[in-house]
Amino acid sequence: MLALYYAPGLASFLPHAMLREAGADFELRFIDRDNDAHKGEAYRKLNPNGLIPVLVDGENVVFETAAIALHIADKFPVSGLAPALGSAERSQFYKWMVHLTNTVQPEYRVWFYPHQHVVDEAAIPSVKEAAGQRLNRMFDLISEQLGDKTWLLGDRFSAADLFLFMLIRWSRNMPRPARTLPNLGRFAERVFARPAVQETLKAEGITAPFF
Ligand SMILES: N[C@@H](CCC(=O)N[C@@H](CS)C(=O)NCC(=O)O)C(=O)O
Repeated sequence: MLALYYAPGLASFLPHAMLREAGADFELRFIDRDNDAHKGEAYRKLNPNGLIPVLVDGENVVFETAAIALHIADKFPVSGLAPALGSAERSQFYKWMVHLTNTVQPEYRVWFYPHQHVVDEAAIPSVKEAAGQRLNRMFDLISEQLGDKTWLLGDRFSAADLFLFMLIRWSRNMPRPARTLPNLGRFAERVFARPAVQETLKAEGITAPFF
């Protein structure tokens, strides 16, 4: 039995969309973030960091978005969410998954939770602005690398594209949304059009603007 602990639009979006892409049988468990359910004792037994998401796969409890995503890709190989083990494409897939989780995703924590990155609250606007600038630069570089390719791996769709879509989405209310880079905007439209992504957005109750 698979259960995904989620809150609408948060990092749980990636594993959620993957489970739908894979046609998996799973249960969605809502975390009432507004009431700090993710900081409570019950949730911390699953993820001591008190962060969303968590995947429960039978007795196996997994936290960290990218680890959950890789586990889902491995568990449902016919979904094709990750290229074949040992292939050059697989290494490119790892490169993107690690870059997105290790470089881009943490920068959003500075933007969305700036108070956790300062000692003096007066520094918050400056810390936030610097994070916004770094994110702009990261998206510029991703845009250059995507070029006119359909997906990050070229013609082949993978979980890394769902990851990038989620990160593009998170910038939608920032001063320079990532979608304003024309190829990233077109890329987001392509991911958005996928039936599994539509189902994910609907199941999470997410409404426009989507990205
Ligand atoms: N590295 C962690 C980060 C997860 C994370 O930052 N989750 C956010 C939502 S996108 C969260 O739980 N925020 C609530 C909080 O920090 O209190 C992962 O990828 O699972």
